[in-house]
Amino acid sequence: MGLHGSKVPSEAQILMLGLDGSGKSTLLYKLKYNEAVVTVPTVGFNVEMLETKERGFVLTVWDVGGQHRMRIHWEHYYQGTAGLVFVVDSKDKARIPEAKQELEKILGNKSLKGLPLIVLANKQDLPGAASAGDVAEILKLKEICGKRHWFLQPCSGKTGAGLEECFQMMAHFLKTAVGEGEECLQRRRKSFKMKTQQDYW
Ligand SMILES: Nc1nc2c(ncn2[C@@H]2O[C@H](COP(=O)(O)OP(=O)(O)OP(=O)(O)O)[C@@H](O)[C@H]2O)c(=O)[nH]1
Ligand SMILES: [Mg+2]
Repeated sequence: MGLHGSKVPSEAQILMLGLDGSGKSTLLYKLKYNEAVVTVPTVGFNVEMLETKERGFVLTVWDVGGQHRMRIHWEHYYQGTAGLVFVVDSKDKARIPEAKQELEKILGNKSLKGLPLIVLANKQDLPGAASAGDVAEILKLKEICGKRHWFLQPCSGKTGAGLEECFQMMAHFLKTAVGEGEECLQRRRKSFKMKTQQDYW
């Protein structure tokens, strides 16, 4: 994909995960077609290419089903992923701790180490939804994100509010990572070798 080379990439693969019903497919189609699509629980995945405002930069977004039986397959989508989007149903407060558990598991996977993360506090249009700040607190985002780039975005897959900002920020993160320059990359490569067979990224 060229993201980790010095050349500015023209596309990147983004993985969107979250509990079942958190609104992943709804927001993907809202963003792509500006339409409120009636969704069914995703079995397998949906994939869409989104153009960002960063000239010619395309994000290929993989939306993988979040039901329990689907979660064991999540890791099959990690390879080649440049950034993560994790969607939380802010209205379903009782399940935010379960979302935290899943997010921690994802972030602990060594193939995703250091990748930028955007957490979407979705369903903000619903009365009584937890604020983005509350979601961050329950997820203990600061602690579990460590040194990776992360960003928290309140949004609504129903109205579309906050969605463009999310993917714009992701494009920005990815370009910044590339813009770190050759010297930094050299250091990372060195560190990669020192870590023997371990995946650095
Ligand atoms: N009010 C409101 N409802 C939403 C929003 N986003 C999604 N929904 C509703 O939430 C339900 C689940 O949405 P999906 O997009 O299918 O959820 P999902 O995360 O793709 O679920 P899985 O495919 O099972 O992982 C649907 O009834 C959506 O209409 C939102 O921002 N606001
Ligand atoms: Mg879905």
